[in-house]
Amino acid sequence: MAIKDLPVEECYIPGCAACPGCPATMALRVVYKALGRNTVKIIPACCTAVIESLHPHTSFDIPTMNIAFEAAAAGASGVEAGFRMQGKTDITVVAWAGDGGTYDIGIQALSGALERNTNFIYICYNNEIYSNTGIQRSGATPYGAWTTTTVTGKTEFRKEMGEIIQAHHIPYAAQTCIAYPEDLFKKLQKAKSIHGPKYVEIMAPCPPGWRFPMEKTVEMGTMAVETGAWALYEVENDKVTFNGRSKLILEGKIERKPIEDWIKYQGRFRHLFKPKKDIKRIKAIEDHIDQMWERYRKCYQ
Ligand SMILES: Cc1ncc(C[n+]2csc(CCOP(=O)(O)OP(=O)(O)O)c2C)c(N)n1
Ligand code: SF4
Repeated sequence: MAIKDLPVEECYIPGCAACPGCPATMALRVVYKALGRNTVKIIPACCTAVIESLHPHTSFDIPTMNIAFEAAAAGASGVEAGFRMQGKTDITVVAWAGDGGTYDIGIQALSGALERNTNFIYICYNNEIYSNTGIQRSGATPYGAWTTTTVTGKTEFRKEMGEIIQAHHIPYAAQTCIAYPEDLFKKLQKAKSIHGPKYVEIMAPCPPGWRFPMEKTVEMGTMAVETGAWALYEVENDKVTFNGRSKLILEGKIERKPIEDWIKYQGRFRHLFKPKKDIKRIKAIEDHIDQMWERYRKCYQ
């Protein structure tokens, strides 16, 4: 499927309050096209709660419920149960949260909803920071990255959320990226067609948070995948399939690009290059990605 073949109908309408070049808005457009109008969205505190605009205005043309930061999956569970009791089984219930709301504060509610087999789709747009409150580090922030709470660079590596999700053995989980809208569209449509809990995580490079020019959002997403810092894959009933470039990397058909090709264009890593190159920390980032791909190779073939 090509981008021009995506449905023309927009549930993401003019009037949003996002920064120019926002990856969340790019993803939301495609998500709405894939899921259609018969969808209800539960959104906790995050940039999207601002992007949707101020009451009584809205830039979302589908029912949306805003909820507390930690409660996206719990709220979605309640909404799904309510519809089920009313016999309304054709409505897609979606929780949509940032990485802070997913990796950190919302992980308990998420784990509970997955364990209870809630029939919903949980989508995490991962911009690797708490961006709405001014760029604090999250459990998804990579090692070495500047944030306002890691001013000399984060000293811990990011959590492997994909592995945490897989430990729940749910019917469907996937990783995708805003730079690959067809991949995102297909994965969301597949998630919609499956009964039970589904988890989809979208890599979402954020211009103000990562410190790159707003017109480079898609390029930053492409480079994340080309360097192997992010992988495109899906897991259906514990069977893992890699997609696109990530499949070619795993099969040894193409090489991962050096991580420097990606991080040198992001201001959040500038201190690793100036005043002089921090070879040790750049190598630590590269090693971490190597280890991730080693695990992919061992577990997923
Ligand atoms: C219990 C609680 N703690 C803190 C906040 C403040 N807060 C609102 S949004 C947010 C950051 C959200 O980060 P993330 O989930 O990564 O989404 P993003 O802002 O990056 O879109 C924080 C800390 C809150 N609303 N509730
Ligand atoms: S801070 Fe980042 S995620 Fe938030 S609205 Fe701006 S570009 Fe989008």
